[in-house]
Amino acid sequence: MQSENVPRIPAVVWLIRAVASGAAGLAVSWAAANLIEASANPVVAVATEAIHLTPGGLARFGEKTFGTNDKLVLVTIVMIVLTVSFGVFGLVAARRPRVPVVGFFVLSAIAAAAILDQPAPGRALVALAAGLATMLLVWTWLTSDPPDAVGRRGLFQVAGVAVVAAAVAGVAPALGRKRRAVEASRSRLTLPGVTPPVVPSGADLGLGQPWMTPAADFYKIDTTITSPAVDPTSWRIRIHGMVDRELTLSLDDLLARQRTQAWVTLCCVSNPVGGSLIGNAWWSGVRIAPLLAEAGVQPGADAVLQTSVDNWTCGTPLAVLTDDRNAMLAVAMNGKPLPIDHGFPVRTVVPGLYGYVSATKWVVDLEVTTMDKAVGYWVPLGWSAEGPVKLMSRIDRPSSGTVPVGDYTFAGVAWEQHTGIAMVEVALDGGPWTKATLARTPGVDTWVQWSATLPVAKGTHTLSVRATDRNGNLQTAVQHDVVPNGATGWDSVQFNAS
Ligand SMILES: Nc1nc2c(c(=O)[nH]1)N[C@H]1C(S)=C(S)[C@@H](COP(=O)(O)O)O[C@H]1N2
Ligand SMILES: [Mo]
Repeated sequence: MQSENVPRIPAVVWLIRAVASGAAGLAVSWAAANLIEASANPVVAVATEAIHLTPGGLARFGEKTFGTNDKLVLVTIVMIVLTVSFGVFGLVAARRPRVPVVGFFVLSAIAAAAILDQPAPGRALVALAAGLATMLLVWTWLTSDPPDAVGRRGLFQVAGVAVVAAAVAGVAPALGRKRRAVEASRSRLTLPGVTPPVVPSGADLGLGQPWMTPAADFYKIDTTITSPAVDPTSWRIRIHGMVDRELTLSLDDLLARQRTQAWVTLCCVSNPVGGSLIGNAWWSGVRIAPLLAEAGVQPGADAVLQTSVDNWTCGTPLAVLTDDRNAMLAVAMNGKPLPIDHGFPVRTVVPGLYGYVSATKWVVDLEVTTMDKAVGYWVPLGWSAEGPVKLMSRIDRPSSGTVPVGDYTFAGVAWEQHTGIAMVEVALDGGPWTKATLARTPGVDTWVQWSATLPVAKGTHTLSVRATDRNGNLQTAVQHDVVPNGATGWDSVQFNAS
């Protein structure tokens, strides 16, 4: 209640008070999260939940629009929404001074709900509580009687400090202590039997994109905001379900098994025609088939439900894990321990399947089961239960723009992992299909580079590409979106010759 003789407090002061209180709370919860562990961050939990609630939309929106920065963008959006909410609370508080307190509680309740949906909510709840307590304290202080106890200057100072603190906490390494510790053990790790990659001779034509994708350039797709940092010494994988003998293996147990190494091209079901959510690496690990045999798969089982340390799941047909292909628990990528972002210390790699049904990063659990029960993360969200890679080809040269008039060498890649490519053809301006030259490949599990030299006259042109696989199937021209099981259609590029 304001008495008559006290001058009315301008709305802008209420607004600053609320934003300052909110920002101070955010800064404290962010700093607390950074102290404990990056994944304990309530804002990150809310952003993660946003991805989980609308994956078909947001996750794909992010993949296409922001690339690997999408999570950062999402966190920024959450921060902006929060700041605007604080401001609104402040403006309403000019008439109803209790509103911000209620608002702080409501926002915290939403954050708590998001946190409780994450794998290990305990520490994030502590960070959240610290943030809420700070908001309430600062608010109480700024609005204490007499109302002008904190003068305008003081108010601006508090606001300034809170905003700077929030910015510092936000820009400070978002990865936290644990990630640094895991990064240190990763760099110390020696993996017996892992050899450096040697690109097979004749596989790389030196045009377009490199045949081997360096780990740093490898596309990254997952539902996490910050990659889980898994301590390799405490990592275990459990193989259970419809088996005779349950197995639990440590990294040392796994490394005691026979090593397998292979070139495998991994790609995402969300890769549009002409897209770059695909990469080719030299993977080292342990084949899954003998591990399953050791556990003794029971009759009737036809699937494995894989789970990661962050509770992401995917269902993989048993057949592709037990046939003669190199389906493996990979420990190394291009001769080095897996990067944290690509699944350190252990991930699954299965030639021939899209990542969303096979390539579990930070994998910790393989449950032998049946296909109807092995319902992975993306399946209820509208993606197919099975995801064999579709026959596809891509033009990488020219990427766009202008080429010189005369003979020009077009280049690109084609893939249908575990089936292999028999032929690639290109057509200029809707003309006849011309056979491209195929580079060599070490097998059927990688992409193959192609090139074709054609005379190009002055003017604007369109080049199209299509592939035929080793079963004699021609790549379909039907343009189809990535949902529910991968894009189809021919890639084409427009360019100018001058
Ligand atoms: N734990 C976990 N593993 C995951 C995912 C995920 O979201 N979480 N995404 C999958 C998808 S959709 C793809 S395409 C590949 C991508 O692997 P990469 O990021 O190493 O390229 O990882 C797969 N494994
Ligand atoms: Mo994917």
